[in-house]
Amino acid sequence: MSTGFESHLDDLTAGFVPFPADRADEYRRLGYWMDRPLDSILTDAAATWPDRTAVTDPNVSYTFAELLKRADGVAAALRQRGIATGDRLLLQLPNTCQFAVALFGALRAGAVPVMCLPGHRAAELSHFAGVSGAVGLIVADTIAGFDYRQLAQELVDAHPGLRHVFVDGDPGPFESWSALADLDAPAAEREPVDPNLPALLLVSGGTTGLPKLIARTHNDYLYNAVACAQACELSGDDVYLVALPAGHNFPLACPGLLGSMTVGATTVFTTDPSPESAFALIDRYKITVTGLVNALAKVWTQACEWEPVLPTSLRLVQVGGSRMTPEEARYIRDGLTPGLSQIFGMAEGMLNFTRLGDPIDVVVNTQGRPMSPHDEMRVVDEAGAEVAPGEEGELLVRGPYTLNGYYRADEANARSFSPDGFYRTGDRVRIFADGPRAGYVEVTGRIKDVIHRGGETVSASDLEEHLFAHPAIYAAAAVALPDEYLGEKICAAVVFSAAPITLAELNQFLDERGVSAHARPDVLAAMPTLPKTAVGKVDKKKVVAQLASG
Ligand code: OOB
Repeated sequence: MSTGFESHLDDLTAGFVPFPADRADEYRRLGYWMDRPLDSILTDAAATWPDRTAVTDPNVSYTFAELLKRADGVAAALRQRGIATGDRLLLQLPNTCQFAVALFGALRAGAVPVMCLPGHRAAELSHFAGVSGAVGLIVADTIAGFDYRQLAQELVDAHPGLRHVFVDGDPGPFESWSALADLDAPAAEREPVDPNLPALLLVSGGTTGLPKLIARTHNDYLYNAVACAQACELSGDDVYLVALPAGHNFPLACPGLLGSMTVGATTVFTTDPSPESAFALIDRYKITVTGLVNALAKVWTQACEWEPVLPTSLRLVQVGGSRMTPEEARYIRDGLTPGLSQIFGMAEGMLNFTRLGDPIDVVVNTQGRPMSPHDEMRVVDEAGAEVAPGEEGELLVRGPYTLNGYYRADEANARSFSPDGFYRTGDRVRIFADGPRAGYVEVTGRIKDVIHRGGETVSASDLEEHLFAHPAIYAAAAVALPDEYLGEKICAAVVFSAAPITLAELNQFLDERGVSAHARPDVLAAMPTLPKTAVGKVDKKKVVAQLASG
């Protein structure tokens, strides 16, 4: 029967793996899932705190009521242009209030935003467009000299289904975003949302191959935002700074923009996370909470030694995204804020973090414990058998906000999930079995991040931990380089913080630390910085590419 609305839900659900009914019922019964659309975060906030500031950037601020009005204007305009319920829209905007307007505009129209990051380029965007079957793209004109309109043109040429391009700024041959965002239109009517269907698509953070798409449902993502805000003890008095790319799960909903909105807190956007700029913003808006990747947290901590304005209003700084040594954690906690929280999360769902009030030993030596009492974790050996409590192995997870399959990726799904629906994270962890750290997770590396040198298998992260211990080394990545005789040889790519050392000196140091001969670097490559992914993690593929290109 026709509902009178144009709907592409059949197309949306092709290749989507829903939660199994028994677990869905359980999450509903527990009250985690509220059967409400994700954009109820905004409608609720606008009803409860209409005049509070929802979002701010250097150009503009919107109250919750204004943000809702703008989102509804955008939603009406999108529907006028034929964008139907369930249609995917690629969203690739920098950290400004327009990001929030576009996200909620798309959701209010019943469309499904695909959360691209500004650092993604043609290879990634084309992959997202192809897999998602997106009908539109929302981008900025240029950022730091890169012209997104050219990228848009390439995409439109390659993907005939991509019919709408909206540009924030000078639109060139495309449609102007601001004409949409400034439209004063009443809320567009739309079909009631099925909260078990995808609300948005996140992109995976994996550093091998192209990112995969992760459909997060209304139910699971709303729970993610609400529960994370609760666990971080967020209140309407908090002010959250989006310092990482806003489309990444971490600043988007952990607790990020969406979690902040659930409690009526203000979100401040910045495109410049450098300490000079960020510290000034933190001071100006009295920012209390933010989330950072390790490299950025280290830069901020260093800057505390010389910046005139210090970020003293911060009460909670979440740091995660890649492995942090206890020394680094202690350095950040001592130098930046005692409110350090380590967070081990993934776009696929499951979040672990240390809580405010946890003992220092736990904050420094672990990556936290699960957000939800119903997160299920299993640690297994290579044969898939559960290891003894406290032992290392691969982490498998399942729970109320963890995916059940990548979007339109049958092959990857066959590998990435256990028969009973656990997601194989590829992360090597140990879950402490007793003592004050009991129940907390330590991430010890990636299962596949190993170097096959001769007949030996060397863990890259184990070697990196030793490299970090050298006082002259600021950042390090252990990578494999091809070798005629060994198959692979070990390269230590390092950024020196002091006078460079030689390979012989490094190996002497590693020898003294008890690193076996076959696990020591064959090559030492000094680099000015280590190349990063779109969210700011060390990108080992690019490290190898840079080394290969000389
Ligand atoms: C976050 O999400 P993604 O999807 O960009 O990356 C997930 C992967 C994890 O599987 C793990 O390999 C790594 O990043 N990771 C960590 C970590 N946090 C993430 N490895 C070691 N220690 C940590 N603390 O990176 C993400 C999503 C939400 C919140 C925070 C981070």
